[in-house]
Amino acid sequence: MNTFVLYNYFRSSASYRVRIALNLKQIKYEYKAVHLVNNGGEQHSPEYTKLNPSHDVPTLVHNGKPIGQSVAIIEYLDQIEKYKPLYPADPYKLALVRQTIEIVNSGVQPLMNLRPLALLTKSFGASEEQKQAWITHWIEYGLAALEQHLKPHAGRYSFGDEVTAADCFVIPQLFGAERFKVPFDSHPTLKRIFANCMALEEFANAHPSKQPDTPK
Ligand SMILES: N[C@@H](CCC(=O)N[C@@H](CS)C(=O)NCC(=O)O)C(=O)O
Repeated sequence: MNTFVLYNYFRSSASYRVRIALNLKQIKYEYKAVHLVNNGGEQHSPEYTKLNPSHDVPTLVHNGKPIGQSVAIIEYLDQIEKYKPLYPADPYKLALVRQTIEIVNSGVQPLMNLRPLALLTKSFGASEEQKQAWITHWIEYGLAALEQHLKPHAGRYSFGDEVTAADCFVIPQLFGAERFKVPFDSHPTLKRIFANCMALEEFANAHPSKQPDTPK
């Protein structure tokens, strides 16, 4: 039997990326919630860290085999399920999709993650206002980079009129901008991509507001 179990958290943008990819691939999965705050953070529990040494979500377990890191998981899904390819075959287009992914995955999201924010308070005494200023700075930096990068290539979605892996990363980053109250109205390409992706049920159903662990 082919089983997929996704350890994730409703509000986690990295989890949201993988939920979108699973939906696009029409892969059914078991949802296992890992609460990032309760009980000191369930991502640190001994059972969970056996699956994921980075103490973070998501982790996908396919037929008993765990994979961490959303980039690795989405590439894996694209290789094992050929329905709706998420990466272009053309090497240059592929590089541009990966460039988009890295702007989000290594350029912005790590700086607004729970653990650096907690350290800003614990080790450097940052106030809530200072942390918000930090988050706003890095999100705005990422939004500007994404707008400029995607503008010449975008159609309905980040690259033309077909959904790619880039959209699996851009949309959760835009959700993060909304969550932290950083507007992206001045970025017309990003606004268009967001509206068109959110009109697709694969994106809408993966949204943090609709998950089994979303607070009622
Ligand atoms: N590069 C990782 C990032 C994973 C990540 O940062 N996950 C966050 C939630 S979005 C997390 O689990 N944070 C837990 C913590 O900071 O303690 C990926 O793409 O999977």
